Amino acid sequence: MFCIQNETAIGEPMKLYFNPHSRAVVSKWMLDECGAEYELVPIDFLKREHKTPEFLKINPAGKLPALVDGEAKVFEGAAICLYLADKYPQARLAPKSGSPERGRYLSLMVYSTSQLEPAMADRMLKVETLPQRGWTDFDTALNVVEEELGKGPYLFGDWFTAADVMIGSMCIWMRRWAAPTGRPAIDAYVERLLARPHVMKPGG
Ligand SMILES: N[C@@H](CCC(=O)N[C@@H](CS)C(=O)NCC(=O)O)C(=O)O
Repeated sequence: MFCIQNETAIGEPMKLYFNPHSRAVVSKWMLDECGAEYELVPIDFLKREHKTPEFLKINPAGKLPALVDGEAKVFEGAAICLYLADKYPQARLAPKSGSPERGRYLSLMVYSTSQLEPAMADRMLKVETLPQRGWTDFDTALNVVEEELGKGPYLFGDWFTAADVMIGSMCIWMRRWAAPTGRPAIDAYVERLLARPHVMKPGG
C-alpha cells in the first residue's frame, strides 16, 4: 500500500541550535565525527532567543545545545551524543547494545556531565565539593579519568568513541579554564584530541 509519511520530516537535515560560545560546539564536533548532514540554527543569547516559547518547546530548560531530527527533539549534550552515536552506527562511535563494552561506555557518557563537569566547576569557582552533592572533588575526578584512559590513546584503547567527545571535551575545557591538571597523561590525551580534524572549536 502506498503510504505518505510525515512529509516535512522526510529528507530534512537535522537542526542543531547553536552558539559558538556554548556547549553546542561539542554536539557539532559529534555531528562531524558522525559525518552527519545538518543545519546550524544560530541562537543569540543576548537577544534571549533561547528563552522564546518556540525554543522552549524544543528544550524546556532554555539552554543550548538542542537538536531536532524530524519529530525527535533532544536536549542535554550527553543525550545528543548518545542519540547521534546510535543513529550513525556506521561511524562506529559507540559499542553496540549488548556488547561487553556498552556498560562502561554508558557510564562514561553520563559521568562526563554528572560528575566531571560539576567537579571542574567547583575547582574553577573555588568552592568546596560537599559529598552530599552527588559528585566527587576535582582531584578524584581526574584520578577517574586517568584510570579510565589507561595507556590510551583513547578511552577504549585505539577506538575513538563518543565517550572521547564527552570526556575529552571536558578535558579541553579544563585546559582553557580550570587550573592546570598536572597530569601528563591527560595533557597528552588533550593534544591527541586537538589534532583531530573535527575537534570542537569554541568561539569559532
Ligand atoms: N547540562 C546542560 C548544560 C546546558 C547549558 O548550561 N548551556 C548553556 C550554554 S553552554 C546555556 O544555554 N546557557 C544559557 C542560559 O542558561 O541562559 C548540557 O550539557 O546540555
